[in-house]
Amino acid sequence: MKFDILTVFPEYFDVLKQSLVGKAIEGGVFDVRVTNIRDFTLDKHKKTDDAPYGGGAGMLMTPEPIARAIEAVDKNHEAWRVYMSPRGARLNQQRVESLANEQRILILCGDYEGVDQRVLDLYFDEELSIGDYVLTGGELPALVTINAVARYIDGVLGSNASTEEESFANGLLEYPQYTRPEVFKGVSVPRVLLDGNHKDIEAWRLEKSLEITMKNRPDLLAEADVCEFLPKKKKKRKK
Ligand code: 21W
Repeated sequence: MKFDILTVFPEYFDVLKQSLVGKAIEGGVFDVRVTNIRDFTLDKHKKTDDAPYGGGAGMLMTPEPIARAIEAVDKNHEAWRVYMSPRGARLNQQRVESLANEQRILILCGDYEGVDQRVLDLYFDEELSIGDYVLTGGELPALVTINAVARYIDGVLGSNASTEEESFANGLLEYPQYTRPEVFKGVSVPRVLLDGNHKDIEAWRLEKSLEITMKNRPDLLAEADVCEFLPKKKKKRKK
């Protein structure tokens, strides 16, 4: 999997040298190339922004340096091209999964008040937002997107972490988890988890998941397939 990032703030991406994503990059399973749009300006002031036609506050990124940067890193449009934007479709796990199936992804990070619309119309495949709150630019959203996609790449997570996720494809929030010590500051680990009865543990976890989902994300319950939560029928034994 190969990412190209176009930005006027490349330092944001230094953080990729750390963490599990950084390990994957070292391991060669994952490659992120950061391109400074400013390197593709032609004037001596290296100007990347200008005032909007029609008036209004703030500045926009001008199209020429962005276009030259795109032509330099992805001339034949081999990458899936994403513009991070507060008006984009909201990133969710389903979109992350489909991005993980791409060979190459190019991400443009907008800054200031955004980019000239013609850049989007001429060069980009989709616009993505990471949620309904306002940031100063697309760099953190790009890092969020890379991090979420990286979890799907072999060698980023431990071997059982990804299979664990499948058991949580039931659309509910996660149940509470405990590790040693058995008693911490006078608070014990729930009895059921210590007794080793797997049926009871499964039922307890489902109950807690439902409780937490009801409290924090009732919208997810409305979407969830309730049949999934009913006690499972025993499989008929073969004679
Ligand atoms: C914030 C850019 C606000 C532009 C008329 C039209 C990328 C982001 C961003 C930013 C504006 C994402 C205007 C969640 C985010 C991002 C910077 C508004 C004014 N007036 N996901 N446009 N939140 N944000 N421009 O902020 O670039 S993905």
